Amino acid sequence: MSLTLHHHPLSSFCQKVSIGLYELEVPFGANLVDLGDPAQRAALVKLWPFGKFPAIHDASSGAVVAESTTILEWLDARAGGGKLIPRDAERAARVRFLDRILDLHVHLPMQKAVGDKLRPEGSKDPVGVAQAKAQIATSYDWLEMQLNERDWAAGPEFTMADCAAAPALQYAQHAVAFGERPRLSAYYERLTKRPSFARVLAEAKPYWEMFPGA
Ligand SMILES: N[C@@H](CCC(=O)N[C@@H](CS)C(=O)NCC(=O)O)C(=O)O
Repeated sequence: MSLTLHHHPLSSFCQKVSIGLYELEVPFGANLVDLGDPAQRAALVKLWPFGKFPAIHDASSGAVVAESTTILEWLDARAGGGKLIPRDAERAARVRFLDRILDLHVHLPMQKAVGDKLRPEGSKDPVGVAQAKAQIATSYDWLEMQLNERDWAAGPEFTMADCAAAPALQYAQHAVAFGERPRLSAYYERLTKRPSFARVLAEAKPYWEMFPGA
């Protein structure tokens, strides 16, 4: 097995990649990184100087691939292409567009809300958290319109955009409830029934008590 995913099952960006790996049925080994352990953090930094996961190491070529979207693009191409990112250029652009919206306008503000819970008293950022939650609500409204007459985020097929959506929405709903957005709620329900995401949720469950809330 040449691929090793350096990750943590509770990490949302790692979940995004795990979903893609399961969708593509790519065999891989997993190295669970405890960032609270200085030696494990140092080993990750050695591999990827930014010290963030997910990162994939390919022992057959020595390549280290990081950044969840790039990893999914790389994995899809390696698996023959056309599954997580459609071959058709216009549809591929739509998938990449949704992936960007979900990462930048749902996932990152969600991280801001969750990250604030981990800050010590006296260094919290309530204004920043309120802005992040407003950004998530705007994204939900936009997604509610986009999800009209489509099963998945970017169209009729499950793609990289759905890999991005599932963990981002899973955590974001703890910061901002889906509320009266029936298409978004139904879409999230569909995601939880997708075997790749259901497996990722099950893998995260033993660690859930580490989630600080949002
Ligand atoms: N843009 C990166 C974000 C990765 C990221 O933020 N990973 C988080 C976990 S979800 C992390 O490594 N946090 C640990 C840290 O920043 O020290 C991607 O898409 O992979």
